[in-house]
Amino acid sequence: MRNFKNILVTGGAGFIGSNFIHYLFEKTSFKGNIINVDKLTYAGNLNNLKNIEDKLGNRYFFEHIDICDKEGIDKIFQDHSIDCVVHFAAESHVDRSILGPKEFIDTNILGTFNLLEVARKYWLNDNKSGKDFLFHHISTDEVFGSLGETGYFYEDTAYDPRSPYSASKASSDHLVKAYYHTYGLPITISNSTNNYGAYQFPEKLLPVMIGNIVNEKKLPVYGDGKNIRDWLFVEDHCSAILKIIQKGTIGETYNVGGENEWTNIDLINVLCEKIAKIKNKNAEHYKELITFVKDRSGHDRRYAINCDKLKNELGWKQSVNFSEGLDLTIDWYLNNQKWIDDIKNESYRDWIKANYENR
Ligand code: NAD
Ligand code: TDX
Repeated sequence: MRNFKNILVTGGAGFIGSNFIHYLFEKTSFKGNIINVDKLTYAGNLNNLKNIEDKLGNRYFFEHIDICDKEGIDKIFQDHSIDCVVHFAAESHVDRSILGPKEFIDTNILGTFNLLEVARKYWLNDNKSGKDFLFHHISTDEVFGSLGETGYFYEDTAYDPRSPYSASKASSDHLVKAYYHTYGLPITISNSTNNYGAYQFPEKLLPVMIGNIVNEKKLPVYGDGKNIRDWLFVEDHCSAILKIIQKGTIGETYNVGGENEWTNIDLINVLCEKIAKIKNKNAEHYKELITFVKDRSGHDRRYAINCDKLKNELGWKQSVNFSEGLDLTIDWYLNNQKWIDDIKNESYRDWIKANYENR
């Protein structure tokens, strides 16, 4: 088993990255240091890590750097003797990639290329100790395209990305694989399904719907609401990543999924029912807020992943069933109004107004 001392987490101020930092420090026996490199885009939020900064200031370091900044990243590797990279940093929202793809190309493709270049140079020249070194790349099931009513994505399913977001992620996956095959850089990749849980930016389906239900605002459902996503509790994604960086085979890809498919409309109905129970209201009252709106362009119909490789080879499994996970998530949003208010500032509201109808 590989044990790393100085883990560079890119995008650690975002949703999954911050959950990963919490997970490593609070739920595992990890004894090393974490260096969080984040550009703090609209999606980066240091409030996600406040208690970590306070409690673990001697093992947690934040560096406000763009992954496209070669000198900046190079200095991080030198200063902190990085032995593992867990690369989350990305533009992550499909809707935004449709409205403006350039930042997706810059960060997801060029930023990943820059990180790979710096990592390769460091691994070749500076990491002479002979100790383990690993570049783990976080990717998505969306690179595989869209499924019909049956079938699953496997690790060797041909890539067929259809949005600027998924095309940029597919491109970064290919670059990571190329650095392994061409230069021998020790890499692993994980492709995960839709995550849900605490600290998710309120532009993604679950936090949008939870917020709008509680505030009795319209619930904007794209198209006919029958698109299917496979939902994975974010902490289960984090435990999968840890297993892969410790025990995954170098050069390999692992699918990570919830094995938990839902149509959007069924999921929104469940949210209405759960929140109605908490608020002592009639669920039908909330369900009347459901509003079918214009579909997302190129909206992928169904994602579903087979994650047997991760389960069988590395002994991973999901720890939380969906109903429990949703309860935990709803509770978290209901109890963290200040976190939400801090995000929903004037520029957030202006952006939503300019880009979405019915919000
Ligand atoms: P997020 O948008 O919540 O966070 C992204 C983070 O990256 C933010 O903190 C942002 O400030 C930072 N960042 C963006 N551009 C940067 C740059 N140029 N330099 C440094 N930092 C930068 O995203 P997320 O939902 O946490 O997703 C994290 C990763 O997981 C992404 O690579 C995404 O593609 C992948 N992923 C997400 C999901 C999901 O359901 N959210 C599912 C599968 C895979
Ligand atoms: O208001 C909404 N109404 C709606 O019907 C929103 C925000 C979404 N949707 C639909 C679109 C999708 O079918 O819900 C589904 C989920 O949408 P998102 O939360 O935007 O996620 P998705 O597009 O599936 O992508 C997510 O999972 C894979 C992440 O954002 C990606 O980063 C990840 O790679």
